[in-house]
Amino acid sequence: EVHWFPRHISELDLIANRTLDAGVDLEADHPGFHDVAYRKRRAHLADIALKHRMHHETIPSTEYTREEVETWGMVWDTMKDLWEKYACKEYKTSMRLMERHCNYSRDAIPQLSAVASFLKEHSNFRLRPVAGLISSRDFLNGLAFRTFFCTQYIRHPSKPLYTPEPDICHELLGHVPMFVDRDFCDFSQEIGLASLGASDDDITRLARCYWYSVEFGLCREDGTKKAYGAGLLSSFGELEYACRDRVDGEEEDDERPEIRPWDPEVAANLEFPITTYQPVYFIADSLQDGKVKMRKYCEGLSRPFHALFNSQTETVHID
Ligand code: H2B
Ligand code: FE
Repeated sequence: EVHWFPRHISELDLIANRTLDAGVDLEADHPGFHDVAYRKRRAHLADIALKHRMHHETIPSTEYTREEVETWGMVWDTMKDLWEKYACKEYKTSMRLMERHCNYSRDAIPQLSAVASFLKEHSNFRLRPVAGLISSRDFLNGLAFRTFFCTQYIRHPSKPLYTPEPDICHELLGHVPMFVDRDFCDFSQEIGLASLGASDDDITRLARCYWYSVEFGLCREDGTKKAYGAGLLSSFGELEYACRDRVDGEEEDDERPEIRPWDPEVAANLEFPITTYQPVYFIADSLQDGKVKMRKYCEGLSRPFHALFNSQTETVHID
């Protein structure tokens, strides 16, 4: 029996609000757990996501406080030089576009509505606010509709360089610039289409592929390692850890991650830790090549139908 899946983009409203237990209520070890004002702010932003409908024209804009903007600025300042050094060229090109068209800067948190309309125009990709973590199946199903579920709150100011969950810095600085690239959008959508009606085991496999690419992927560029994964592009420690080359005279040590060629078949069967740096990263020859390999892998999954997205009608068709 095939698992239910959304057929029309409006049905993403049904899955976007199925946040996991830890998705909206903060856990006791969250840096903001005891901060009443922070929790109130989170509840307000969660409410925007819960009330959103795919067919509302825009995401309501939200006034960020000075403290929130400062947190954003700290992340920006810490990452800026590292992006120059270790981000892939697609990311850097997109960042310039975001600065020009979406008011990206260290001094303000861009509005989701402005970013969403830029992406829609530029690469036909969509953003939909979400209150917190949702299941892998629901999250990946959104990608089939070229839709990315995007959190709007920011991490707690007591730990500006750490977040136990996705936040607006991770989404806007890690993911969004990559969604300006059409190959990358197609790549992401490929995983999404394969997730529609997939078995639980295939969802696990696809979620791992997503993790090792969209979150932690590396790609080759003129013989060097560059990052395209959002988990790397929004984490100063791990970006350096994953991309840095061994310098002359440096001791062999066990602290260095293993780098394997991008192979979805291998990635799909490899578990990953979520609270530590990754022990293994996968490197693609290019984003284009990463996408082709992903498509091949998805075609090889055994499923009773093939899903296609019609972006005019925003409907998924199966044959
Ligand atoms: N939910 C939300 N809100 N954001 C994410 O980035 C996210 C998610 N990632 N659920 C998913 C799970 C990812 O880790 C994979 C597909 O399991
Ligand atoms: Fe992410």
